[in-house]
Amino acid sequence: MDKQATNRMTMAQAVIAFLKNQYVERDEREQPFFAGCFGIFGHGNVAGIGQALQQIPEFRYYQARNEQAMVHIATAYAKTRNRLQTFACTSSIGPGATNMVTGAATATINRLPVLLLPGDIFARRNVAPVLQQLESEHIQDISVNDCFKPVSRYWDRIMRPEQLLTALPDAMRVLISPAETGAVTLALPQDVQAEAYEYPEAFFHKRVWHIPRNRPDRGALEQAAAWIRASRRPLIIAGGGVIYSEAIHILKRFVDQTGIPVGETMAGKGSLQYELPLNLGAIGATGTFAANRIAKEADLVIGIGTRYSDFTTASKTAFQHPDVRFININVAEFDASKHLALPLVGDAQVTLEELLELLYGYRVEESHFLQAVELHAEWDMEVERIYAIRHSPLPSQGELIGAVNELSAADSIMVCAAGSLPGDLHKLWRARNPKNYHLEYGYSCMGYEIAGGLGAKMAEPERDVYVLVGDGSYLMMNSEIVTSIQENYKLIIVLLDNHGFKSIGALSRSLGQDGFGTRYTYPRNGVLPGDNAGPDVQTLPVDLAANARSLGANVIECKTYADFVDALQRVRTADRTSVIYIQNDRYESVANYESWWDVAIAEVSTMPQVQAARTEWEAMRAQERYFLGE
Ligand SMILES: Cc1ncc(C[n+]2csc(CCOP(=O)(O)OP(=O)(O)O)c2C)c(N)n1
Ligand SMILES: [Mg+2]
Repeated sequence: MDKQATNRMTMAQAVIAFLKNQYVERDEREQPFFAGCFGIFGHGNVAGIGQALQQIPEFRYYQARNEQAMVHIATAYAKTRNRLQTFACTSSIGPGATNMVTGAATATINRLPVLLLPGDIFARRNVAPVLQQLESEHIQDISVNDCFKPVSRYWDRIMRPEQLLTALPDAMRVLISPAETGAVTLALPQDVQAEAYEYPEAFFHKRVWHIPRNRPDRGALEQAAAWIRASRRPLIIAGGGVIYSEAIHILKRFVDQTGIPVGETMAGKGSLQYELPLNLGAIGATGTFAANRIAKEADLVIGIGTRYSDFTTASKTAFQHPDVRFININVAEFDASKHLALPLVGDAQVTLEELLELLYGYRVEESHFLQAVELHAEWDMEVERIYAIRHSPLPSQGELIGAVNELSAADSIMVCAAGSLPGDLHKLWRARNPKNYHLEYGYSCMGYEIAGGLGAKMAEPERDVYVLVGDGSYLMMNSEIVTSIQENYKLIIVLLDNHGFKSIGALSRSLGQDGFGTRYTYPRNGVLPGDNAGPDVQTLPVDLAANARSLGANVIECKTYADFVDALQRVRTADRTSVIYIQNDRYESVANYESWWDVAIAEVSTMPQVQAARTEWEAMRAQERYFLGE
């Protein structure tokens, strides 16, 4: 060993001292990679990471109320910061740790970086079983933290303090990698956290990680240009990668120059400003008729930064041109190769720049361009119509979305994740900036909304953050209202109460199942009533407005659309997190626009409606395609 200078520190102190000095740089802009550490202490981390955070206050510690929520906060923060910054999250062992598993999956599926530091059982074993230890009679190196393995992009258990010297740099490599990123889990046995070691001082020097803008293979790029020139009806699908790569300006230039229309995924909405005539809006199962019609006949699909979820491809029914082929621009080879595409493995911004140079003088056929522009205008009239519905006695969700859109500042951020809202928002939200539409729809995790709103607000404190949340999601996780008040980050939470699951209720009815199990009502004769149960169904005596008030929020209760508009105006000057509460109609839904989502229906059933739905499903199922390239 060389004689380098060392610092005698606990493993936990070394973790925090290291994290504090990690920076990233992209396009010559440098910033710390970690904004601090969220945590909930228990015996598995209080004396280790807890002590280290206390001793190193420059690495800011934040309390959360729920471990899943704190991972969502970190995830939303990273999403808002285009993956260039995130939080570490520390938990105790056992339930504190496993509460983070859902958060980890949410981050990994959405390709967003979070560093998870769950406490783990004693490495020295002699006191086992410790409180909350999952015992195994035949494997000694297993704990609940093994549950993180499938939902993490990198996983290690730090059994000796010096393991940090390789584990932490590896963790960083994955976290900052645009292609690899997701949840990184380092499980920290509680005894090892407190153990001292002579760490080399150099380990704690400031380290700046360069985020590359990788360029695709030149031959593939030339081939892509040739394919585009040969195409008659090309379509771009803009995914989250466009926004994370900050490729929005070059995308606009690409579209202006080539005339190729664009459909946007859930993560990609906002890539182009809503009003641009070649922006066809949402694509896929929750898409507009504009995007879906062009997609159906597209002979070339250029996917940029998209993972092609079933919502985007309408369960592989969206593209019906017999010879359709794909060019995929993606940092991840995995995504670039989907649909046997011509893969352009690279950063969206520089790849679009290079591709555009090769397309000098090219423009789509005028008829294709004109059709897209016309569809864009027609679609906007449909949005206008839905915004103007004044449904009574309870307002429709569409008109409430319209009011939020129109009464929020152009630079605000709207956050949502699950329920019927995402589909409606995907179609109806007029995105005015690339952060205006923040949907967690990779995992569509109920409970993300308020926690995610807090993460977005922490990332962009100067902007108004609107959280749109249904009563089901609100009930699942409203705890971070308290954190937002504690840390003085004001959220505007719009709570849409329809006494249950409007989304899964509608899905259930479409499957012939009458909304079974999707209403918040008392059971009758031991059965929860469905949608055909008649008028004497008793709703539950739940007061969500009072619940929000009890958590410290400023609450405005609304009954009508007019009340709602008034509340949206008043709330902007409120001094703390505010909840606008309103009930909306369970049955007044935004239509499906020429698209489909495959939800498998019972092949045999005693219920005739289910049999009928199955027959319809079989017809649509037949339209699903394999894309096998040229
Ligand atoms: C954690 C989690 N559990 C279950 C689901 C499945 N799910 C999707 S939407 C939904 C209902 C959401 O209810 P609510 O928030 O009231 O929204 P609404 O459907 O009424 O608009 C459920 C249960 C999910 N997405 N996430
Ligand atoms: Mg609901």
